[in-house]
Parts: sequence; structure tokens; C-alpha cells
Amino acid sequence: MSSDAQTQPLDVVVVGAGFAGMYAIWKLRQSGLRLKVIEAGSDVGGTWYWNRYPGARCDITSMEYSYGFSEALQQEWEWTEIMAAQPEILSYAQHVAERFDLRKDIDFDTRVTGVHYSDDTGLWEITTDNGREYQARFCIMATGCLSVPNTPVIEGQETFAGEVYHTGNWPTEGVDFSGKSVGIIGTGSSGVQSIPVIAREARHLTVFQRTPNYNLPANNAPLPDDYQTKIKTNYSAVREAQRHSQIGVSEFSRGLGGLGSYPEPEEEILRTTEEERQRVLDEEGFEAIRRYNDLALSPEANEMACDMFREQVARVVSDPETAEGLMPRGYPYGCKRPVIDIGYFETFNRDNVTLVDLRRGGIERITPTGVETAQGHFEFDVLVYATGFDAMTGALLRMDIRGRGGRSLAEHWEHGPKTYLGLQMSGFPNLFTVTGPGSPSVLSNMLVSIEQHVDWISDCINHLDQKGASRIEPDPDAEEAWVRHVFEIADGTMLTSESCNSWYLGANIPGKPRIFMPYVAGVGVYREICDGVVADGYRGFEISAG
Ligand code: FAD
Ligand code: N01
Repeated sequence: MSSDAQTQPLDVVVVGAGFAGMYAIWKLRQSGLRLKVIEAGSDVGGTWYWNRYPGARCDITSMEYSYGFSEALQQEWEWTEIMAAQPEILSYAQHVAERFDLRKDIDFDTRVTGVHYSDDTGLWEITTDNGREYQARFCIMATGCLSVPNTPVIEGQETFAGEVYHTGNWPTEGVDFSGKSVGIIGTGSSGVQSIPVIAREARHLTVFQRTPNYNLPANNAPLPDDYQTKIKTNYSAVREAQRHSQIGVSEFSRGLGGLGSYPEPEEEILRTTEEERQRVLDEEGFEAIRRYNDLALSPEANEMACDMFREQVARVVSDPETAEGLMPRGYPYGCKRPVIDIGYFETFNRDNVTLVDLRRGGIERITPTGVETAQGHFEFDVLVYATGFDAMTGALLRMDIRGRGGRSLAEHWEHGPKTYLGLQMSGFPNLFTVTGPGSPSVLSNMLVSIEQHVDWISDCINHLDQKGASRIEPDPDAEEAWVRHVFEIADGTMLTSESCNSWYLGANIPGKPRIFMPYVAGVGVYREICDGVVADGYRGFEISAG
């Protein structure tokens, strides 16, 4: 048992010291709760601690992808670019840890393996890979939605004789690609960000692409002074606007760059002529695809915009066969997490970059010297997996979480994740998830969603303590109704289209139930629902003395 926990159980154990776990420390301390955060990594930052691959950066303007809980913090921190790169975001996390003295409440290099509820004591018993044990009244899972790297099982992969890396678990000391030939599997956001940078460093880069994306240009740049002044002068209004928006980005960043800051599309593509579309393509290039407002509603409109996108690929990429290989087909624009890039398509005009379009013949096996495909063998010294994550449920299901009566979370989620509001599961009293499935989570600016969840959980614990109650968990009917609601509003949108294999649906992990996991109604609507539940005396939750 943790030395702190030996004499007396803790009030709260938080698992994970990314932005969610870090904020939980600050917030829960305000109520004088005794807590401990347990983190597998050696420092704070979560996503930004693990994803150190070259080119990693956020896709939302950093002045909005940052904490809003401290006016002093948001005034003193200076971002250098519109969308900061990983080293800067990690420095920000470290600054927050130092400024608020967070590390003293974190046990690093400790991975939680078991989280068991005791029916006898009403406490959570937490076990770890280094033998430390903890007991707490409440347990908060701040384990991240994109924190379990997915390495696909490919025959022969253990025989590869060179260096092997995963973008989601990049070495702290970095990787020197100079003079080396590199193979990279995967062209999602991580691949798209790292490919241009690796191509500049390596002798040769071979890109194994299974599905091309409808990427948009990042439009990143040094942070404009006038924008910084505008945001800092209006920060409280910016944060308030975020909280009531669709994805957690305010109108103060409109037109700047990054997700959520694009101008509202105003034109219907179905009303345009071929001539007009050609003119728009000449003027706007890849960005043309986001000026139309009928793409979500009409498959025909969507396909017209996709045609424009493909034409732009052909305009940018010199070799016609490579251009054809980079053209997304067979699924609609907008059904996956948007991928934004810096010079991605232009990278394929370099002499030292080869595209292997796996749609023309897939990977058969990995060999000691490279990758064997139906199109031939490709050799390289270094293999990079940019193959994503076991998203949203992965980190939770990797721990042995057991609730009342020893029932496991794996059993509860056998047919897909079931939560009430993405905050709790029935049968798991006093256990909370931050940005869990069933909440806006990965469809939003995560910092906004993290603060909302942690605030809600903290208020809930205070409410129980004030009432002298000891337990809260969802009523199974309320949980079922919420799961249905989450499904119903996603159903029929492009996000659940049959032709779309996104990680939102769990489609990237063999055997994972195909369920759309996040809540699409937006952070503003969702916040109102959560607040309404509290105003109605925690409607849908069972609160009891134990
Ligand atoms: P994480 O940052 O994932 O932290 C979870 C922590 O829990 C990790 O440190 C992990 O080690 C720890 N943990 C997990 N399981 C255990 C265990 N069993 N025991 C102990 N510790 C454990 N979101 C945006 O909104 N905007 C962006 O621009 C954006 N860019 C991204 C770029 C990349 C490359 C990636 C991968 C994600 C990005 N995201 C972005 C999503 C990002 O994950 C969130 O924004 C945010 O950082 C999540 O914070 P978190 O604390 O919830 O989770
Ligand atoms: O992961 P992904 P990611 N053989 O799952 C391919 C956030 N993020 O790490 O599409 C061959 O999107 C797979 O192919 P396919 C953001 O939320 C943000 O890139 O399944 N290929 C795909 O190309 C993002 O959405 C940023 O056909 C295989 C790729 O690997 C999320 O994290 C940056 C394969 C995986 O793409 C995940 O992004 C980075 C196989 N067996 C991450 N298995 C920002 O820009 C998988 N693939 C902010």
C-alpha cells in the first residue's frame, strides 16, 4: 500500500497525469481532498509526453487549446505559433506542474493494473505494476482517449532487424534519421505530420498507405501579435464562448487556422458550375473543400467536393501515378477526424520519397530487411508505425477494473462502451471517467471538455460529502437511455457511414465492437445536459449512504 495510504484511505485516486489528471489535482485540492495521481510515464503531459515524433503539434489554436482555469496562467504564458509543436506544449504542461506544485501529488513510473471495488468497505483498491497499492473513496480515470498505441499484428514483424518505433511512444532522446532509409506504415494525423519532416532528414522514405485522407492545410504561422493581444484582453469571454460552442473553439479565433476556426461555409456546391469550381480551386487549392455547406447532407454534393480535392492532388503531385495513389476514394469527406498538414502532398515530389499505395496490393509480411507486399519487397533500415491508438476504451480495458460483485468493466462493455453521460458506469460506484465514451470528448477541443468533466466530478464529490452520502452510480435505465441517445444522434450522419472506417467507431482495432463512441451534439449542448442533471438532483444517478 502507498505509504500515504497505509494509515488512512485516500479521498481520491486519479489515474493519469496528462492535462486531465493535472487539472484534477488543482481542482480537488480546492476542496481539501486527500488525493494521489498515478502515472505510467516519468513526467506530466500525457499525449505530449509520449508523442514526441517529428512534426507533432496540435490542430487547434494553442491560445484556445490551453487551460482556462487560471487567469494568471493564461496571461503569463506566451505561445510562439498559432498551433504549437509538441516540445512547446510539453513545456507548457511542465510549467503548469511547477507553477501549481502538482508533482508532489503524483507517483510517476507506476502503471495501474487493477482497480477493484470492495463491497465490504465501499473503497476502491488499486494495484500497480511496481507493487504499490492504494485505497480510495473515489477513483477518477484520467487515462486518455489516445494513450494506448496500436501496433497491428503483421506476420514476421518480430524478425525485422532494424530499429522500430511507434509515433505514440517515441523515445525521449529522439531518433536520428540522417543517412538512413525509413519505412513508415500509416497515414493518419501522426503519419501526415511526421512524413514531411522525416523525408527531409532521412536518406529515403517509403510510405505504406492503406487509406489516403482528405487533408487540409494547417495554415500554421508564428503567433500574430494582434491575435495574441485580442485573446489575452478577452480571455474570459473566449473561455465562456468555448464552453457554449460546438467543438470548444470560440469565434475570437475565426479565420486564423486550425480546427474550429474556419469561417462558416456559406455556399452550396450543388448550385455551382464546373467553371466556378475550377476558379475556386485555382484560388483556394485544398481549402476549397471547406467552403461548401451541403457536404454533410448530400452524398452527391460530398462527392463533387471530393472530386475537387482529387483534382487538387493531381495539380500538386507531379508524378501522375503517385498522385492517383494519394487520392482518397470510396468514403465521404468529413466522416473521419480531420487531418491537417504542412506540405504533405508536396513531400511526394521529393526524389527520396516513395509511396506504396496498399490499395493496389497490401502488406503480406514484415521481413528482416523491410516489408513484403503484393506489389513487391521494400527495404529500409528503420520501421515507424504511425498506426494510431486503441482509442477511447483501450486504456480503461487494459486495467482490470471490477465494480460491485466483482463484475468487470470488460463484461459491462462486452458489446461496446456503456456509460451515463460519459462520466460513470452502472455497477461501478464512485468511479468516474474524464472525456469517456458517450461525451463530446475527441470531437472537441479536449482542454475544454477536460475542465468541464473535472469540474463536474469535483462538484459531485463535494455534493456527496456535504450530504453525508458515500456512493453515487448511474441508474441502469438512465445509462441505457443515454447510450441510445448517443447512438441515435450519430446515426444517419456521415460519421457512422458504412463506408467509413474511423477509430471513432473502433474500426481500426480487429474485433472491437463497431459503435460510434463520442457524443456529437457539441460541448455547449452537452454541458447544459450535465448541468440540468445536477439541477434536477443528479437525475439518473443513485446516491446512497454506505
Ligand atoms: P492523456 O494526455 O492521454 O493522458 C493520459 C495519461 O494516463 C497518460 O500519461 C498515460 O500514461 C496515463 N495512463 C493511462 N493508463 C494508465 C495506467 N493504467 N496507469 C497509469 N497511467 C496510465 N486534442 C485536441 O483537442 N486538440 C489537439 O490539437 C490534439 N492534438 C493531439 C495530437 C496528438 C499527437 C494526439 C495523440 C492527440 C491529440 N489530441 C488533441 C488529443 C489529446 O489526447 C488531448 O487533447 C489531451 O491531451 C488528453 O489529455 P488526457 O489527460 O485526457 O489524456
Ligand atoms: O492514427 P489513425 P493517428 N496496415 O488511426 C494505418 C489524434 N492526433 O495516430 O486508415 C496498414 O488516425 C491506418 O490505415 P486505415 C487525432 O485525433 C492528432 O494518425 O485504417 N496501415 C491509418 O492510416 C487523430 O485522429 C494530431 O486504412 C495501417 C493509420 O495507420 C488520432 O490522434 C496528430 C494498419 C492510423 O491512423 C489518431 O491519429 C496525431 C495496417 N495493418 C494524432 N493499421 C494532430 O494533428 C493501421 N494502419 C492534432
